[in-house]
Amino acid sequence: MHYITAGESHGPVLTTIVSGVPAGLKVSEAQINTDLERRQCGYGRGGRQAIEADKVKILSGMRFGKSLGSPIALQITNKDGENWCHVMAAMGAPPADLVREVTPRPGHADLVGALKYGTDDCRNVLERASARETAARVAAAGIAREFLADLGVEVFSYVVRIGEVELVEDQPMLAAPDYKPLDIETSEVRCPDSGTSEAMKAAIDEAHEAGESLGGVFRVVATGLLPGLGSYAAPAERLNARLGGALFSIPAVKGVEFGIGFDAAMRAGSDVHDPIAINKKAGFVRIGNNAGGLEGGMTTGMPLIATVAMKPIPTLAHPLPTVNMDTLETEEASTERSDTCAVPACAVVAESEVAFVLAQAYLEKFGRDTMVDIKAAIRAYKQRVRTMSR
Ligand code: EPS
Repeated sequence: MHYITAGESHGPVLTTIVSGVPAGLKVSEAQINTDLERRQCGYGRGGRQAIEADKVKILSGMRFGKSLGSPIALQITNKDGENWCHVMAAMGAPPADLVREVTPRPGHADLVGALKYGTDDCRNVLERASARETAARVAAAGIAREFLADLGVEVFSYVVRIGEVELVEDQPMLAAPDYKPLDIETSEVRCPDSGTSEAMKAAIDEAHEAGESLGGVFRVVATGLLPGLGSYAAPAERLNARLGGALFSIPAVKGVEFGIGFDAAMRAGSDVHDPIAINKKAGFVRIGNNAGGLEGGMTTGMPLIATVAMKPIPTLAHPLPTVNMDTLETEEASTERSDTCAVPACAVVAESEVAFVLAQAYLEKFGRDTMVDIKAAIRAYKQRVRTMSR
């Protein structure tokens, strides 16, 4: 299963095509719209989210609510596109009053993109480098999430840090899978603790007043996974590598840890690795989950836990120095409407990236054609690994 997205931030639509979806999967536009709405929410989002109410339209690959096995095309309209048609026209000559973007923002793709693609207008770069594109990713991954949900796998996220405000967690690797979805979803910053949520919101307010932006840290958790997804056999098959690549593909992501991550480098081996035990009902189990559900490039069957760091958004109300690409003089970087903090939104995008990679791993292991065959293969595998039969 793969997806490709197309669309500029202020173009008419965002489009995505998901190929390799097995037949017989129930997919609901309403369910995908819930995730699109979650991506738009979050305290500290900017004016754009007041304009958009992202809704998906499925155009192909489905019949009567079920997948056909053919590519699924999905589309989201950019309502703001109507306000930008003269600037973003796909055809015709540039309008006489067109203002080029020539003061690249430090931290954004503006300058390097303009150099790389040979343009004198950073808008040619920023329109696609904008995190607006992640709406299409969330829509594409909606298919993966429906697939995983049908197999009993749930993927969720919660925020542990915004700027200097941190959620205090005693044993995060044990606590993470047990947070209540309601506590997360009702927090405007996706933080399960109400006191910490309020402190995070206050930090965002302070940053907004100061014309600043704030980054943060969140965790993505997947529960209900089978052991043995991914492989140690080839570098590109290692699930850590694939999940890491997917998470690092999200704009503004600067760090990814699995399990206790960097902390493992500071502890002795006996304090890091999760002992193995056997349980009559469940088969092999782990005591603890410092590995974050990954060993040898494969899932262990314990909850998968990734911790992800997002940098502050580069568009600043009090901009940093830059160089004007026309005059080569030092100037302030361009300012435009932006978010003060998009960490909660980024967490939802990260759920989507993780879900897509996990769905791919399931399909590789259990077949790709139809849900009935995939479920039968999973039943047989579960029975085999529980009893160790060969
Ligand atoms: C975003 C839409 C964008 C930004 C943001 C993400 O809308 P606009 O550019 O019209 O304000 O709010 O993009 C960035 C943070 C960025 O750095 O490009 C969205 O829908 O998520």
